[in-house]
Amino acid sequence: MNNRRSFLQSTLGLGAAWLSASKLFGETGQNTKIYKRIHHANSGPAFNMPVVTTDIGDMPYTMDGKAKVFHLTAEVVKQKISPLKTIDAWGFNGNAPGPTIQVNQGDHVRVVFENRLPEPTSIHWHGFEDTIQNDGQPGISQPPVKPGGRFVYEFDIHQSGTYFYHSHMAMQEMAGMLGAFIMHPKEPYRPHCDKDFLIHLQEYAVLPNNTVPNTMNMEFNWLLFNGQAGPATTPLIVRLGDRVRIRFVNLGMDHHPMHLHGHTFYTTGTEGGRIPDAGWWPGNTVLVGVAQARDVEFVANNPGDWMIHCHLPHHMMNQMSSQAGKMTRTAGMPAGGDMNTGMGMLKGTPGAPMGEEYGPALGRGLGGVGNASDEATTNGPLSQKKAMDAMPGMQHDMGNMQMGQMEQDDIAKNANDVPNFPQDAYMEGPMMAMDEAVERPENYGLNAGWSGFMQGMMTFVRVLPPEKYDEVIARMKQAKRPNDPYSAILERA
Ligand SMILES: [Cu+2]
Repeated sequence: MNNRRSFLQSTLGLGAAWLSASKLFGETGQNTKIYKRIHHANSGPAFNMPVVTTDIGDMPYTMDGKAKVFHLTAEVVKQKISPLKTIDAWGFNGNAPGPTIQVNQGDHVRVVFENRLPEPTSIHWHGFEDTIQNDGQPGISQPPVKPGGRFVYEFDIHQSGTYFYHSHMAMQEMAGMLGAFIMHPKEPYRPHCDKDFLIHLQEYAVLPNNTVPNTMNMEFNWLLFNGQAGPATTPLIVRLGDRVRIRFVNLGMDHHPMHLHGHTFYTTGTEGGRIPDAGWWPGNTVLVGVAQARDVEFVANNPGDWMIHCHLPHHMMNQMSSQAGKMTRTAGMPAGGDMNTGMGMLKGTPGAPMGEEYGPALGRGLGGVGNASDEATTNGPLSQKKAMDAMPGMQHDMGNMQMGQMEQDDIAKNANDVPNFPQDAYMEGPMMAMDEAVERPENYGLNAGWSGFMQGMMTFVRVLPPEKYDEVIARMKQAKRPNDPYSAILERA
């Protein structure tokens, strides 16, 4: 940065870009207002805030001379993606996705890769402008790394931005073999951000009562942020007034329109690095296509527990499977079941779920409340006792499941006669609340029963006024979690 620019920045507290943009937009009040909003003055010296990857954290490194050395191990991991579900994924260093690697522009980086999988693999460094020897295309740029084998990748980092690493075997990638690689710029971006988060957008197809993702299935029923399905996702904690960056990374099969409540953000980066200021575009939803990264920034100037979620309706659900059978429920008709019977689709007499004998089985329902006939249908409203009886697994595994606020009174008298009843009220409502099962300091002070209304690719950006922010941060510190993904923020708080 030249002296003149530094001088202007320290004098005006707004940055040189302000001047050029004023020229660009003209000096009208409206444009000035917009420009102020997107460039919210973080006027002091700029710095790179370490990226927080909630629920995953960072990969540690050691120094060997001038080289930053990372050890990346591919292995099978048991991963609890929700209090209801543990799966057998393939990931890195005990997690799927793998831990985030953070380096600085100008670093010399060595990654010692080890394959503890039962089949060959290799690691592709997505977006790197590096030599072909480091590209990780098995059988093309390098021999596949056999089980028990090793391969050393070595990079001089000259780029900056949000990059990835992943297996270049497609099915392995869908089993969880992906991670983020952050290159911090030598000269920090202006204005700098007070909080910088990364969210992997990920999906698995796992049959009910099964633990192994079907990597060839096209119908995904578990939609995850950083390896967790809502409400098990950890909220992003920010202080009122913070400038916040969120980096969305999509290494899956679907595109995800990511939507933030209560704020307008600007898209400031892609998988190709930083976008020049003049190219930033505003929105509250950004489409993150497959193999893309989208960095968005906003000033958290609106206090509240704001949802951030994929806006595809099926990506806001857990454990869905195809609807089978007619939709409107008939009193007394046996149908559905619990998750252990494949939501009623895997067993029954006759077995075929399309038969007239069966009512609807949406697959994601866990029962409801207030039925007249009291049949254990998947989506049909049940008495609370019947519903709980139909879910013995839930009762035993989920001692912390709560009954929500929804009462039988919430159902209209004629509900059973209404086509398409029931919809969300009984599937995402009272029976699903599990505040206690997903309790963590970041959830402190949320509205009781909140967890019954959050599934799939959902979490909160909690924009907390100073007092409340300090209280939540204090609780997070007190938890003393090993390898806390939030450690970079907690150390500075
Ligand atoms: Cu989505």
